Amino acid sequence: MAQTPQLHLLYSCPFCWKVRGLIEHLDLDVEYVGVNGMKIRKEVSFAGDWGKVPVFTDENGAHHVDSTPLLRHIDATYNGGKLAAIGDAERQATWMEWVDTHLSKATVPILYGSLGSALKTTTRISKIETFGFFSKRLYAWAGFPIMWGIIARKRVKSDGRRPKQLWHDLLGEFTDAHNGEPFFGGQQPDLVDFAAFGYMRSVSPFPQFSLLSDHAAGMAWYRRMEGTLA
Ligand SMILES: N[C@@H](CCC(=O)N[C@@H](CS)C(=O)NCC(=O)O)C(=O)O
Repeated sequence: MAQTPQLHLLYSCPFCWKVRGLIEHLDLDVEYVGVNGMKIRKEVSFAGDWGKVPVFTDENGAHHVDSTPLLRHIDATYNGGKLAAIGDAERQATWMEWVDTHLSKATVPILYGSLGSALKTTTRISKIETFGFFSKRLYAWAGFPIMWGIIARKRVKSDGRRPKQLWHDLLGEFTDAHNGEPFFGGQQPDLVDFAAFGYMRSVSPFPQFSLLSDHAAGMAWYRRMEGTLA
């Protein structure tokens, strides 16, 4: 018997936001299931050894993973592959890789790149994610030194730019590639727009979003993307 599709996710996971944007754009009936960030592997073990979110379970109970293949799968299955068919396939593939390489790496520095922002981010995450009693406290204490001290500082140092500058450079490059059209896909968004939108939107629950929102062209595109959601 057909069931309502489900998306297992973390509310702060950029890869999950990519898929959510497309689901909202197509106005699909999907149930969102927040997992415990300290136990991701265990909570999605029903889908095999992938061990990460997002996991999409379709109406037949089949599991689909990995955000970019998932965008393609959802477009192909519920939208006749219309978004994948927009424009030049090679340009789309090149820029999908660019977005998945560069924008994905920019989210950690902006959220955790300084002591103050790491603290703001972990405090906010402990409020919006699903945690158990102990894991919430463990995350609040252990999460931020790990993210700031180990991961984010190294990335900011190796890039050399301040996290805000990095975002502004990337948003500039991305919106320049729209060639004067409202979206990367032209008059309508395509899969690359939804991937990029997901990375940017994953910063939106946090106060650091104000550092991105003063990029005029990037923000204008972001608002146009919001306008395409159901
Ligand atoms: N390439 C994957 C990456 C997914 C991913 O790394 N998700 C993180 C959450 S933001 C995760 O579940 N990590 C758990 C782990 O690696 O153990 C995608 O695009 O979906």
